[in-house]
Amino acid sequence: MRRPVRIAVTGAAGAISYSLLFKIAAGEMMGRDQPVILQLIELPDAMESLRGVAMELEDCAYPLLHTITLHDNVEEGFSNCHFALLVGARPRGPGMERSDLIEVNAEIFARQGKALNDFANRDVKVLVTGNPANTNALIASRNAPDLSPSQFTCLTRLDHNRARGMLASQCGVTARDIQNIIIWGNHSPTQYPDLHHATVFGVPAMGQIDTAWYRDQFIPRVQERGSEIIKARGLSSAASAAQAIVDQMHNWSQGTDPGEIVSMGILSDGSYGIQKGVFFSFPVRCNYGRYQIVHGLDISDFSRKQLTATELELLEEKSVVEHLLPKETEASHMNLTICLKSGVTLYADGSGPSAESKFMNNNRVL
Ligand code: NAX
Repeated sequence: MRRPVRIAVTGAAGAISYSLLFKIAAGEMMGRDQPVILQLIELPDAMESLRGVAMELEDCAYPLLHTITLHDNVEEGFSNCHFALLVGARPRGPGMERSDLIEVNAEIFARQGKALNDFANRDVKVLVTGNPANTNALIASRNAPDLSPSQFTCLTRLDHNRARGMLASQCGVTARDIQNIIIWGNHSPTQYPDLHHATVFGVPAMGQIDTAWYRDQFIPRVQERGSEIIKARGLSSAASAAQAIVDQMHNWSQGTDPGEIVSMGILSDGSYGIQKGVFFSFPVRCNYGRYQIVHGLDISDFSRKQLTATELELLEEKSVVEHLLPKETEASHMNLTICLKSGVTLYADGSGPSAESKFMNNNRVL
């Protein structure tokens, strides 16, 4: 048996966690041979409910579930964690403007960023789900000066999976026959679900669907899928969000299949002309516990317009919380300078691959 990994989860008594924790304990996220320690975090008022969830986890007798600990504060709950899933957030109350929501959550995620900085494992991988996810991830990351910004991500995999499922349905195939969907931008209705690089059975998807359907039905439906589910179910997406969290963390830590593209909300390094310093969903591939943006994809005029709309919304969200972003982390977030040189053998006599090799250099590493 391997050593267990520590996974901290906030909002652990909430609806998403009620699916998520059981999937993690069953080995769906970290692998069927990886024991886990669950460090569950809730607000003080929800601790009794959390105790109930812990009892149910215990009652499942999962062979991979090593230990469960319960915490009513993040400083204790994040202690030494290797993975931090920030699911809990303040929901939008009656009469609350979007900017109010951004601001109350900013305080929560600033504290969580500081706690991760001070108490988590130095190699921690963080996934922010609580909304507004992209801006919350930015706040947490900016408040963690000793961690790399590339250790923070936000969840756009649910949007990615939604798009994949809907396209499969339209084409009369299963989701596994669809590859390389891309979600660009914010986890909000401005996100851009891009099918221009997607394939169905390895053949370009755009040749198999009607452009009018794609633009007038598919895009708005993916963008508004959250509301459509609330309308039908009376409750927001929970099980599908849990599955998306598992998928995103699984790919990040265990890698993507060769050639496969997935979408992840990560700090923009200026790729595809997106302004640096905001968390933006990009096409990525993962390997060796790291993610890399997929470069060189063609962006049509139509796509560029969509990218700009979602970029502007993120810049606007950032401006609402600007006063809560510490100056000391501005430079590291505006210039990801870490350079990956791995996967090659460098000989002491200087022979070997030339430094110009396009595969050797890139600036996205953990
Ligand atoms: P619930 O309201 O069921 O659960 C949230 C839980 O978080 C509650 O138990 C609450 O006590 C706890 N909580 C609140 N503040 C906390 C804090 N500071 N520390 C620890 N715990 C805290 O919501 P749920 O349906 O589970 O959704 C959680 C979040 O995910 C929401 O913000 C929601 O908007 C967001 N979502 C994000 C998605 C994404 O794709 N990025 C999709 C699903 C979901 O809508």
